[in-house]
Amino acid sequence: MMKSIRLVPVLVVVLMVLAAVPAFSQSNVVDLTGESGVKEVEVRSRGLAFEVSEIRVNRGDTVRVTYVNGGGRHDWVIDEFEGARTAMISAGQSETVEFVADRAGTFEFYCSVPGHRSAGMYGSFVVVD
Ligand SMILES: [Cu+2]
Repeated sequence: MMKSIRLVPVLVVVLMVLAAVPAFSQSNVVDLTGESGVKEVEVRSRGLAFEVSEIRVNRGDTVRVTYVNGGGRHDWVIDEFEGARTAMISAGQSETVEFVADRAGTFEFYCSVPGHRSAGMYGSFVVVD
């Protein structure tokens, strides 16, 4: 009886932490619109998720993305921009790509391994006009 009473506060804390973790990881926005020069961003993956949820740049920016693979075999791709595609790399590897964000809008970056995008391995790439 004593044990179960003492366990309740611990369970509450554990549940609060578990609830907070996804909220943080889903709101990881990298806003580069206020910076000058080449827009550099590092995107890491962990499991079937990218740790960056949104990247924001200005139209015409040269964007340099370094994808760091935290586990598994993945790539980092945006269909709409030429050069916005890394090779398929393994855990612990990284690759940098550079491209020009030559059109405005909201696009999606994702991993092109079958099933990974639908499992949540994607984010937004926003080009502000
Ligand atoms: Cu993947």
